[in-house]
Amino acid sequence: MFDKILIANRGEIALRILRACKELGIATVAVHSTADSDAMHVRLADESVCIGPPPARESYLNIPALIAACEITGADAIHPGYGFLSENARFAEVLGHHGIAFIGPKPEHIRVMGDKIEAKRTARRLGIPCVPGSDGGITDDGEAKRVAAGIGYPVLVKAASGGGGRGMKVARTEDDLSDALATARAEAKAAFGDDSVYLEKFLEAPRHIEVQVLGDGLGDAIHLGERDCSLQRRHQKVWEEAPSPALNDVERAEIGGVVADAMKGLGYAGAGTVEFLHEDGRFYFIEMNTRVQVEHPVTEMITGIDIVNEQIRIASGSPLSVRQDEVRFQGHAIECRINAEHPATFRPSPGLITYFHPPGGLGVRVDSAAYQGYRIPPNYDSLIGKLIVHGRTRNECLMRLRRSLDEFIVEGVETTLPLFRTLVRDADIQNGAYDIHWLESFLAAGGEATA
Ligand code: MV4
Repeated sequence: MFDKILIANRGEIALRILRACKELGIATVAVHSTADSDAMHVRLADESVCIGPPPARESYLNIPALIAACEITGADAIHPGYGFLSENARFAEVLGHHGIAFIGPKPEHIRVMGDKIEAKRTARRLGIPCVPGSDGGITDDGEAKRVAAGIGYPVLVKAASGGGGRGMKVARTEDDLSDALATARAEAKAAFGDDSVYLEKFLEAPRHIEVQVLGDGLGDAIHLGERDCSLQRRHQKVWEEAPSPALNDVERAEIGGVVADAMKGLGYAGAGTVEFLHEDGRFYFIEMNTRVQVEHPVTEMITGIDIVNEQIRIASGSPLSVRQDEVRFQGHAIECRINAEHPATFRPSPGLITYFHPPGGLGVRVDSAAYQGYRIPPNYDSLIGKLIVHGRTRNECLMRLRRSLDEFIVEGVETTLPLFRTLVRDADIQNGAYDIHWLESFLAAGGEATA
């Protein structure tokens, strides 16, 4: 097991990792930019190192500074969290060259899943159902037209280096296809320096359902069920829940088993999330994330398994702490991502938190690094914290979430709390009757944060 872990992240996930380290008796090193000197994880870590000025590329993305911080403190492993360098294969490789353990998957698996064309090819080879589409990248318009004719319109042009919705263009007829290809290539080139694109059948109104997996890198892997992340705005997840209200136990076990078997075949090491679109009872693989996700707590709440603890155990060469037949799904959990943003315009609202009163009680968890007197810096994402609520049933969970949202007080900055107070009272939400477009339609129709 590791003696000292450097946490190469900030905010709530840095605190989350620190907690897992402390419970394992592992010393902690916090790194921070000059904008995060007063951050909670810096206060609670055994040691801290300032790694640079506020811009992420000069601090949290500064690989030499992170390695130097390991050398100075003697940290023998780095946990990257999510975002920043968490899916940077070169970072994982460079750490290996310095004898520092990367708490995450093997670099080659990060690399494969980072290229959406290779990811699909690998998923298909491992028996995971995929969206019908091109076998690999599209070289020219003629090939695109042939593939599109084969799968039928509408089709979606996607960037190989994309993800999170960037570099996607719909073509509803053959006449739209050339423009869609040119636009997607141009956007991909500008955003990722890579204009490779591929084609998929466009699914009109799917749900976004993702399966959490843990692999020990020794040939074993288990799944921890699914999360429904369909409530998104501009490809940012807002509300996530486990289990999905759209699945039954048979479908759950089926897709979970397919994913676990695929990860065994891959020899996957670490936590991973296999993303699907779900429509008309069928699953379609779209991407795999090789990091711990923001929304991992809803899975922890229904299984009782500490995913960050498992990541650290796996990276240190230990086997998984549970077998698949020991995983139990109890109740229902919902997470609301609370951002320091205006609840209607979503404009960022950094600044001083003058009053902070989180809710409590049975089944209520707040993963946040904020506190009264904390100044939210303008340099990073606007996440203040995640409210995660568990209940024995989805209805009990919804009632508890409604009570917790009404109890949650944050003053000094605008927050999206009012939006969630509205959502938790909405009939469609209460019935679980939503797809990936529901939230943007609701907001476009003037459904605003009123409560
Ligand atoms: C799709 C799709 C429909 N059909 N692929 C968006 C981000 C990236 N994860 C993939 N995305 C989509 N891929 C096909 N073949 C619709 C989306 C999509 C979406 C997916 C999940 C959650 C929210 C979304 C919002 C817009 C589009």
